[in-house]
Amino acid sequence: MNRNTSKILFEKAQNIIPGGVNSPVRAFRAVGGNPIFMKSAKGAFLKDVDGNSYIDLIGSWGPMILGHAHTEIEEAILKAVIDSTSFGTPSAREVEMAELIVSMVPCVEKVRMVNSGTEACMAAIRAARGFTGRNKIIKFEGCYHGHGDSFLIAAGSGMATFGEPDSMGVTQGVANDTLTVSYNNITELKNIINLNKNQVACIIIEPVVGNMGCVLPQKGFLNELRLICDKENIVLIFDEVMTGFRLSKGGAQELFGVTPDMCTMGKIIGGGLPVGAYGGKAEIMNCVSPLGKVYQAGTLSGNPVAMAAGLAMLNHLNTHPEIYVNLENITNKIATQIKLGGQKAGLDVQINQIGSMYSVFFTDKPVYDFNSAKTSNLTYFSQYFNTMLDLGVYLAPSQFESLFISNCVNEEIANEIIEKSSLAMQSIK
Ligand code: KE4
Repeated sequence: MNRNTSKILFEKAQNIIPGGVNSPVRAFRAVGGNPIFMKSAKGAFLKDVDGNSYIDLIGSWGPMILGHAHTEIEEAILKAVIDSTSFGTPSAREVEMAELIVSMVPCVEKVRMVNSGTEACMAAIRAARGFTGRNKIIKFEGCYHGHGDSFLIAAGSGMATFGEPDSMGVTQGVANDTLTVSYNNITELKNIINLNKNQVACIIIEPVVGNMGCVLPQKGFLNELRLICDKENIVLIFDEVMTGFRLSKGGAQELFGVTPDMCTMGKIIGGGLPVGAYGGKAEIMNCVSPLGKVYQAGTLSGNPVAMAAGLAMLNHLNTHPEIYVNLENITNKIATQIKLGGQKAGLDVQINQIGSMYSVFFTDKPVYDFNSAKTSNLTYFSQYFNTMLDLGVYLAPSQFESLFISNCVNEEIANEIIEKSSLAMQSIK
């Protein structure tokens, strides 16, 4: 494939944008080579600046569940934009969006719109701290909740020790209030809560993880979390930025039947435009300014054009629940056949899949937390990624990301993904 224009653009970009990208994972550092600059997309396909076409298995990291350039979303945006792009005042669409979220998402009694998943997660833990009067938060190793300081924390060296900053610029002071435990490990969680009795404001978790690659909660794990939070008066926050409106119209909390006290949302909620949201029990959300004393604000929060796109997206999903059944079936077929292709190639392959999310791990061990995810052979993953790219299938350029199937992936496209995956597996050495 000729990718010269991408190469030229990347060389220019690196002189004026850190790493040449506006978000690190796009830089292809985990898989080698130069990132590909996209020019357009339609349905299940991306087209790069050199005219090459790719089946898209990222969907803009989650938002494009209906595929690219969906007519209803595009028409909603075009209609909204002629009435100006922003007012900085309340607007009717914000009320409509809040009503729709409250009707779709089990835990949400009140909701506040923001502009990204990061903002939503930062605000949610601040509200939990304000509501409980406690300082510490608990997160799980390998889960990602955006680039807020409190989340860029590695697990402390010992169970009782504080977290350690996982990024330059994050202070030990911030790290001292973030405790990190292993995903799917209730014992570790109970121990760290007992060592920090009555100090933990909230537990924040990806109810299905996308940021270790796709990792599922083990049977009963989320239910245990709920019971522990009830007993300890800890706010349970589901970070559904990725799983919200993805795994069902009510997200993971609806699919698993476990209702958190709060949840954060993003990606799909904006129909591809920059939107995040956080919401939950009214008694917690009533702490948020201007009603309460937890301050949070945003110039473009509830932006009318973004709300129009998000409303078109959510209304379509809300009125077409069959989409989730179709996505589960076709993604399960893809995942099952990809695993078979790996086995035929003589490789140890684990596939984690739920709904339209899945990940391929090159390991003989089941992947149920970050340590087991890290047993995947990253050299094999990189070879797999680059061969698939050359075959015209665009995967997330990192082992520790989930892939997403859109509603535009039909049987023919699914078979093409399976066939090309088998070829890519055969080429691994
Ligand atoms: P944003 O600030 O990127 O909108 O959302 C942060 C966030 C919060 N919570 C979860 C579960 C998330 O997955 C994310 C963002 N996801 C990454 C992909 N793993 C976005 C891609 C990127 O960083 O470029």
